[in-house]
Amino acid sequence: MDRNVRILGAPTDYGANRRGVDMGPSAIRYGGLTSQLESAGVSVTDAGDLTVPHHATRDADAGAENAKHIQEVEEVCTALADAVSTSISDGETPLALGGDHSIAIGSMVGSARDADIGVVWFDAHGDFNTPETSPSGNVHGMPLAAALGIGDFAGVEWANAAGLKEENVAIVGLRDVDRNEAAAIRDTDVTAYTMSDIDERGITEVTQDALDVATSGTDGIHVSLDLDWLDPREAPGVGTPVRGGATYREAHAAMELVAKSDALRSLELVEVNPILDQHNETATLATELAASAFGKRIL
Ligand code: Z70
Ligand code: MN
Ligand code: MN
Ligand code: MN
Repeated sequence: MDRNVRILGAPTDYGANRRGVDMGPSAIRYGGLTSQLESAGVSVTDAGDLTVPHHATRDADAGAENAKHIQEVEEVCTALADAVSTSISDGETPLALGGDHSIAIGSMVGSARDADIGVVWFDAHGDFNTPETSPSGNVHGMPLAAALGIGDFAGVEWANAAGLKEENVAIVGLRDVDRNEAAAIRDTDVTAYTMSDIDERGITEVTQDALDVATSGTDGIHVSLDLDWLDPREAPGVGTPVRGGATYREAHAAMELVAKSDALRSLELVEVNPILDQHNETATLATELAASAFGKRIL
């Protein structure tokens, strides 16, 4: 195996209502990210963190009421898109560290710049709101819709810059979806698997189906791992914990299938909130799951 991974920190919480996820990249690094990845047999470069404007320098009420801090989110996503795309051209697989889930717009735009990509989205939430449907105005609840060109984001131009096809997007692990958001997901050709699907069919079959959706006719896939996909017993350090999530073993099994697909073009770990974590266990778990996604083997 001769994969090179480039770590790209995106220490932002402009898309979220809970302060603390901006410390995610630091916590994930302290959780042993580099050594975990090396134990998966990949070489690692850490490109450090993107520059994120400090809250003290920005109006607390900036942005539209229904798309809070949209300008800051756009700044960070534009920088991340460039960093992700450059990493891929340099032959290194980007691993983006959030930060809240709004950064995924940047990851997807960057990953799709010179390719047709599919996406597998592991999350308790749909992240399919638009400024029109969002109950919170937090952009971290909207990145999938944004990247698919759905919704009006106050004129921000990245909408649909990813050129993603709905047919190549799969969401895995849903259990907390807003009413209008659910209708929006049903209205698209995105494939969505709930926790009930995992209960009925098992994690292996569901993840394999999701990977088939994302790899079908594409050049590679972006995998977006929101740590709140896992049950809060395994991952307490997230902004929006929701009971009934994936177990430790299900999460590793899913990431091992990602590795097996041999289609991983970019990966991201988001929504780790060190303030709410217990002894950095959520960040540490994130590093382990990344290692599994990059092919860490036991024997
Ligand atoms: C809710 C909203 C959310 C986390 C996404 C929650 C959004 N659907 N929370 N990811 N951690 O406000 O749109
Ligand atoms: Mn999310
Ligand atoms: Mn493209
Ligand atoms: Mn979530």
